[in-house]
Amino acid sequence: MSNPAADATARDVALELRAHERILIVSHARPDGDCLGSATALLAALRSLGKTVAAYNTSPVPRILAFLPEIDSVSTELPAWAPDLTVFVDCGGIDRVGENFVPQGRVLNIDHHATNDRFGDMNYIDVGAAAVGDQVREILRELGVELTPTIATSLYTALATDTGCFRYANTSARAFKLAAELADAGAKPAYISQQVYESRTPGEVMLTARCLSSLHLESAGRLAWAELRNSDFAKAGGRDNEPEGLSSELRAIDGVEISVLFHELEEGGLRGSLRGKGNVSCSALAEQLGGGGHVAAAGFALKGVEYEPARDKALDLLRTAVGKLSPG
Ligand SMILES: [Mn+2]
Repeated sequence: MSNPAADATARDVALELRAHERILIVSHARPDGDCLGSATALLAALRSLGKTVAAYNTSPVPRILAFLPEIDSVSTELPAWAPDLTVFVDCGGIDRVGENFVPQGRVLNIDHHATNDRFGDMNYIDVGAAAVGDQVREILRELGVELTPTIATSLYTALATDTGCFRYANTSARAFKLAAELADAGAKPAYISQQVYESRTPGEVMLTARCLSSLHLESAGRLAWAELRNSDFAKAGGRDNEPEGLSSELRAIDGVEISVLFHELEEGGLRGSLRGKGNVSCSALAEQLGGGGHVAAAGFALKGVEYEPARDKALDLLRTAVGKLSPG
């Protein structure tokens, strides 16, 4: 690292991008709207400057993000050429791209996670940015690249998805100002919302129904849990039908402090998705079960074991944690 002590600015990043010709943009596995919106916007901007540029993600593009402009340029294959600059977007750590990914050339790290470990040769970290899309907008300003409707659509998608459609704590005046600017530049908020949030398949709705009909409320309504067994996936057309954010639906119940959605695994055992409102640490609980994550969202897997005993072991841990809270 050339200067690990100081974080770079959008202007530094613009100079770095201008100094390179073959640029690879990478983003995290199981990609979301922010990482793919930011990647496609940056890709379009760099192409307009005449750069050779490609975007790589180890996971396929989620169906609900397939409408993004330039999304066909995001590949699960690395380009044939060797990049002289690898740009990470929305990655708190270098391992978020995928276990076996090794960057080539200089490493530029553009991110807004407080936990970012500054793995780049240059690190542009802005925890105040609601989305990396906001940081990309600042970079384009420094590059002198105009906001086209294509770029605005990608950046609006980044911003809208990372703020939960302008509902989460990161929804600030700054976020609304950016949204207005992007709408002025040609992003269509209603169209984008419809693509991302109102284009569910029948299979997704059926799986949601199965999940919610297995809902249990315990501990005076402060613990919610539900499960998707192998038979549920079979009846709803497969595992790919699990909609984005299903585990968060359980937390959204009034009075619930912590929720868990169990997914039975084909190979035996389960994967658990924990969601909380901040009074119980999901990551601390997940760690006790061999997993990890954040305070509000974490996960764990208990593989190759019998499903029900594994589920009950996890539930016992959650019941104890919720029981320690002061009476709600
Ligand atoms: Mn993000």
